[in-house]
Amino acid sequence: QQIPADASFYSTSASEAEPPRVLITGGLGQLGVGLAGLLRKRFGRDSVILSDIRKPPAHVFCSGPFIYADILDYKKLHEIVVNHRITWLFHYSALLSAVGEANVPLAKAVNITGLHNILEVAAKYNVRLFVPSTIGAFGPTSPRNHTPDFSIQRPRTIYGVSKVHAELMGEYYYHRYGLDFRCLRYPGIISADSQPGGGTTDYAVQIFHAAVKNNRFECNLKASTRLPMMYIDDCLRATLEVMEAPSECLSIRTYNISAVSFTPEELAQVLCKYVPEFQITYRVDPLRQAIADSWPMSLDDSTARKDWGWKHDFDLPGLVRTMLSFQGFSTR
Ligand code: AKB
Repeated sequence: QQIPADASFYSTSASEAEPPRVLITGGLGQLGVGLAGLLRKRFGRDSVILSDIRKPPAHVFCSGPFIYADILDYKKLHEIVVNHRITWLFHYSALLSAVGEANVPLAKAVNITGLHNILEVAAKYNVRLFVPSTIGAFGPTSPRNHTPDFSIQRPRTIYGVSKVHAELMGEYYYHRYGLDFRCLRYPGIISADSQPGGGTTDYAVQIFHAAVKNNRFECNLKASTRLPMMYIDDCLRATLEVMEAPSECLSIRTYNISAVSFTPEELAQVLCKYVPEFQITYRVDPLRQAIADSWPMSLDDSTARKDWGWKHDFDLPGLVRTMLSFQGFSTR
């Protein structure tokens, strides 16, 4: 049985007629600026507030509202949601897999305490909440091929543990308090004009910059390490689509989404078609390799495809061409 959220306190709950008023936390990471751009095109420039605990570059300031917001400051979070009449929240603040292992106390604070603050505020003010999860929410005892939405989840990183916690807490708040919680398990995301920060899949972004700049790349994962990946445009579109999907279409609240799966060797082979002089060498980082070896090689995302029509646009050659052309490299 669902216990309704305290919507009476906050009269401007999300209405179908009005565009949402959006807050993005952790907005200066790999995905926030791109997501803000997509949402601003759809809902208007001033409907989307980007936030972080860093000073943004000038172009981010100029492209729409930006505020300083620390998710560990619980009272301030209330203030922001109330003062800006927020109705949708995208919670992107998190330490990723490799940096999380380097600073476990900080990862616990940001990924777990921060999430608790966000859940409380979202439930109290009837805010629709998106929290990204990850392939890192699976672990060495999960099936590694076509990993289903529901399977064993015993990750061995603090990042993975915190994301399983986020999935479960979000779903608990959904059932217990009626919080409109929506969650996607992202694969490694490949983006041209933003850098990932401290993940295991980062090599798949860095390789493009290195290929164009120096024709060579030293990879910190083994040649045969297969991981699920996705181009950023697909990831952001999926995020908007699951947030816009009517509630009754969502048979679950945490979905796998997938696009492509490849190894560093396979990616290098496709890159060589366009940059024939490109050379890849390997110097394995044992921490990242152990993490990658515990993650799925591919995900089963059939529930997302069935429930809300998820479909990726970018295959591996399309992704490589797009990444290269972003860096001024002709792929004709
Ligand atoms: C990481 O490598 O930590 C992230 C992820 C797959 O969640 N990119």
